[in-house]
Amino acid sequence: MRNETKHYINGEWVESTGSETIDVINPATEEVMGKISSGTEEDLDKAVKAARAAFPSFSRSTKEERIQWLKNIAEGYEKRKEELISVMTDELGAPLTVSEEVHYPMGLGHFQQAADSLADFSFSEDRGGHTLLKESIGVSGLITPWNFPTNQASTKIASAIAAGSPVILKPASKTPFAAIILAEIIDEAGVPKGAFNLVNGSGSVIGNGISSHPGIDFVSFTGSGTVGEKIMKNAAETIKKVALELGGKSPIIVLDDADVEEAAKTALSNIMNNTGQVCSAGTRVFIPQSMKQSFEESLLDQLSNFPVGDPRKEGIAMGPLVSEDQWETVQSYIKKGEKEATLLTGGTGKPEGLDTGYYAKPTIFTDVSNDSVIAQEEIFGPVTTVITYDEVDEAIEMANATVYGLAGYIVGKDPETIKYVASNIRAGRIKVNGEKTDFNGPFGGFKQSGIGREWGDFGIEEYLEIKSVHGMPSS
Ligand code: TAP
Repeated sequence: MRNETKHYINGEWVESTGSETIDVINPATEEVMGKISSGTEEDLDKAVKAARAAFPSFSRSTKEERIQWLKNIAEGYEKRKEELISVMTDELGAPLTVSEEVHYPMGLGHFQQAADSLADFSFSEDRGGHTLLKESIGVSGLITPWNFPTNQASTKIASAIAAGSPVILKPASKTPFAAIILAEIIDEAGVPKGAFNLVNGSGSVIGNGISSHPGIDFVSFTGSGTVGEKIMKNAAETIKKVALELGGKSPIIVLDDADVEEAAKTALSNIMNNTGQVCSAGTRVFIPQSMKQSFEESLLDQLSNFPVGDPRKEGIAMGPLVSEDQWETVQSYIKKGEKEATLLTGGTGKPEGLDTGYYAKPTIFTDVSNDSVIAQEEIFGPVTTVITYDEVDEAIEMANATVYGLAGYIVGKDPETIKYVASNIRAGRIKVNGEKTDFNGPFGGFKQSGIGREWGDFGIEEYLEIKSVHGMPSS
């Protein structure tokens, strides 16, 4: 049992001013694996005061100092590798290989990338009639979701440090322990007191408090659209800038010259990765009518390459969903899907032999209409939809017929068609033929998928204000 009831404020681990705690459940065993403090408004206030006190010197720290802090954090993160992998498997239910090959390197990559981006970053520019200065935005509040415990926190913290913005982090209460390890790493990295603070607690108290606190200048949030909307409304009262990374219903467009096996592999890995709990997952597969049958056969053939089960067991590709609530939500969408489309595989209930744990069946619907509920709403589970098309323009039109615009995937060969489709999908990130992720590539959405960008140099820009100085004496 982990009892982590302290907050990290002003460079120290301190007791909460309240006595309430929140249980953290291991989704594979359904047992309580630990507790965190349910922080109070007073705890948050202390953290904001510490961050404001740190602002004058932290915002004027040199590029070299910030690069060193980022490198120290990356080094500390590497030293805690085994522990981070283990804790993410227990709190999130990610199979050990997924924790090791997906979660662990993503958390690390943002600190390394921020150090590299900062080395080439210019905080001032002579633009002829004026000099442009880029300065820290002030104090930032960071609110993160449970689906990528280190990735989401790391990208925000790394950009804020690079920009000289002190922060208060509130991690998701379902998966707080990886963030606590991250705070311990930052504590040892030489980052000045008050520049990084962590307050645990509920979204309704600490999250809500961050978005309305007059001492916080900027809120960076990742999570659901419903909470994103509340944050924007709250932030409006103190005219705070907000960056929102919200949901998606991203298309995978399979071109008519695609290798059908590759297309099926892309579709399956999109729903199996992190048990489909990925904001940028491709969950609407657009396939030429002529390839439908062979594509569906390949999906069913390849399904056995993705075994579902205990995340601590070797060879498992997909673990449980994060919580009972999430399991219920996914089940209700599968029930809707059974009325709206044809069930190719999966369905409601738990996979055979997996009665304990929030396990769901990998579920594929075919003959899906793009305007059905299962093709329009974010399910956040291992559920995908297969939609057919005749002409590529029809696929693009359907791909864009959604309120979201986070990501898009293309599988195919002809370079001109790939370029045409990539430039016509209205989304913030496009991946062609499973291309690897570049940590300097901006991440964020069009439309209701969000506002702003994270990762690399664009991520740093979010934590900066722009000042134009007219008549700056030349040195
Ligand atoms: P959210 O409720 O959006 O939680 C995300 C973060 O916001 C958590 O830290 C949460 O705190 C906090 N929060 C909750 N209410 C808040 C408020 N009123 N003001 C400020 N912060 C608040 O996500 P969820 O409930 O865990 O998941 C619900 C659905 O959101 C999922 O089914 C999925 O569709 C979507 N989701 C999307 C993403 C991404 S990456 N786009 C990630 C997770 C979930 P607590 O943890 O303490 O509640």
